[in-house]
Amino acid sequence: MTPGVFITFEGSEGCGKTTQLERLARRLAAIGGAGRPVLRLREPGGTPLGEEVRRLLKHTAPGWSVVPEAELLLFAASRAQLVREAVAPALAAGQVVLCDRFLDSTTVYQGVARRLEPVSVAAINAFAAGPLRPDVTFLLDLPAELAMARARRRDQSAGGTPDRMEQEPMAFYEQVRAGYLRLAETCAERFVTVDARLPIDDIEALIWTQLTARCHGLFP
Ligand code: T5A
Repeated sequence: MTPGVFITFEGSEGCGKTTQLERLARRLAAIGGAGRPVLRLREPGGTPLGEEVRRLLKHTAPGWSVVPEAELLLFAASRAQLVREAVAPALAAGQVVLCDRFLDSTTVYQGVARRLEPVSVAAINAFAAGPLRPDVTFLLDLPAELAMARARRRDQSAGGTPDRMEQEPMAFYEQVRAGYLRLAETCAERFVTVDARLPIDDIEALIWTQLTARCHGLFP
């Protein structure tokens, strides 16, 4: 483990990552981060360059095509910047870093659902992130139909429309879900899979229990 603690949230669109990341940030703030500053980040994004890449990836101009290979490299560019500009310095300073998605998203979305060659995806992930891996990853697991329904409801109530990544056929999101569940089995030492159908408060409590158990007394 690095001097800091690196916690990531993964899962399909609408599964509740942002909600739980915010809840955890609030809990940590309430105990003063147990003496550690808490940094909240997201992918793609989290730096000025990354936020610009995010805009390109999510709100591509009408008529533009984005081939899967270009998509992979854009996500990797955002991550390379985020790791060196924000995550690594914060961890070196002993902070708690909470990140909404990280390299597991690429493994699953581009490597599984977009069907890019997994060896190439792994090599590009390694180039972008270097040896940095999360200490704990919370996977919020939800059936694809339910997750997309939540994402659509949230978009509608915010007056927005689905972005480019939210317009795939349902089979795409089913592959995303299956890909995450397989990955969580392969990397069982850092993944905690949570049933995202549970009420928000229950998930929050479960995440806190798991985190305090895994981080060996770092958080009271
Ligand atoms: N991507 C990303 C890649 O393809 N490759 C990559 O390498 C990376 C990094 C990012 C997109 O980019 C793709 C994946 C994505 O398609 P994004 O805007 O960051 O897109 O969006 P997402 O990460 O997909 O997250 P969303 O904002 O869509 O959903 P969240 O954060 O999972 O869900 P949240 O918390 O906003 O909740 C959605 C709604 O559900 C409710 C909330 O109140 C909200 O209204 N909710 C619940 N309702 C009932 N029960 C619960 N337990 C609930 N929890 C939340």
